[in-house]
Amino acid sequence: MPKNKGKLVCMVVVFVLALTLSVGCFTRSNAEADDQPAPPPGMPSLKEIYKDYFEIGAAVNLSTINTHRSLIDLHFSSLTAENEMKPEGLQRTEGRFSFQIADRIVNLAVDQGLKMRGHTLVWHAQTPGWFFQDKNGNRIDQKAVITEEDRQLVRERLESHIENVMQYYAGKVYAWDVVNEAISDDGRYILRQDSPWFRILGEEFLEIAFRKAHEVDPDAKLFYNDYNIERPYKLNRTIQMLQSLLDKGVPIHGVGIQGHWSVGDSLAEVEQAIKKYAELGLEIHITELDIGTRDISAQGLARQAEYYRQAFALFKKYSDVITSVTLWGISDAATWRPNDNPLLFDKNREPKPAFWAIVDTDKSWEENKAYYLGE
Ligand code: 9MR
Repeated sequence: MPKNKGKLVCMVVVFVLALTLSVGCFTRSNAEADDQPAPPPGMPSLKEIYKDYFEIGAAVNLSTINTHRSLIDLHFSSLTAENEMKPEGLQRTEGRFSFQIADRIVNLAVDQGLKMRGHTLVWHAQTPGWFFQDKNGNRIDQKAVITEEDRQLVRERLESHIENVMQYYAGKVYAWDVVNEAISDDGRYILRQDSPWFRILGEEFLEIAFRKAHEVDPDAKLFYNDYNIERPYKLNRTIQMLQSLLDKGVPIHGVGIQGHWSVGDSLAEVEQAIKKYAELGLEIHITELDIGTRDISAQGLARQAEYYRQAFALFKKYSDVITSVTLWGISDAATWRPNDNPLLFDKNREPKPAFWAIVDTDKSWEENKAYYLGE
């Protein structure tokens, strides 16, 4: 081969090699870029992360709408009033409805474009005694004989409460816990025997409440809400109660699983329950989620994070039927379980491992935290 031709071939080979390498490099660096986009600046937003799955809600009160306002704004797409919309909050005295306090929460939801869940219309607790007294001030539910007149009076009060409250909040509150905690903890009974509603009106109080609620606001989603109804000791009795209401054509659209759990409680039981409630054709809201741990060592908080991760992975798996997940509070500084540290943010309102764990349930909480905070 002539010397010059050899040199030319050599140059072509070098050129082609260089080109291949640079294309290779280019492609590889692009692939790397796809795998690891630059982390978005700042904290991730739970409501953004879960927007294709379900609403992410928080129970709030008059104090936390101020003290936890920036966390509410960033993370939550739905609010529930922790106490303010219960019967004792709205109608402490017969016929005198006071909506001002609850309105501060409802108006925040409306102004910020958040969903508002109504909690709760009919409950055995946090309901003033006058609901159950006769004209002479005697407790009807404690009488040996309850007359038709007594029953009629209590029925009218039940219906009037639902009518006034739901009419007032129509268009602002999209879903109501119409009846709260009616199932008995005692396996011999379906319904809680110590509820004055049950003692006076019998099991019909459920039907009366749901029918009235639907009549007043036909657009509202009507829920039955209770604790431990995902646990075997209560599940079948709850199904039986709901099925019998549905068979009678009672307008009930969903079931609220409260979710006051502790780290280690069975999630397999929760999954079974979700399937059974979905089979009834009901929508499911997780309405009061908090997952307690007494152990706040690094290891304890990591266990809580892992449990939260698994719980949210489960909720995502069933997001065709689970349309809302509400936490019963925001930080451990303001919770009805102060010794259980059950929420996503700590007493200083800083995100806990549990928060990072649900940011992406396919990854560990450490990975998620490092990714967003660049640590
Ligand atoms: O979190 C609420 C707490 O501030 C009240 O003192 C308590 C009174 O009954 O109710 C708490 O909320 C309950 C909810 O309304 C229904 N499910 C159980 C919740 C925790 O007790």
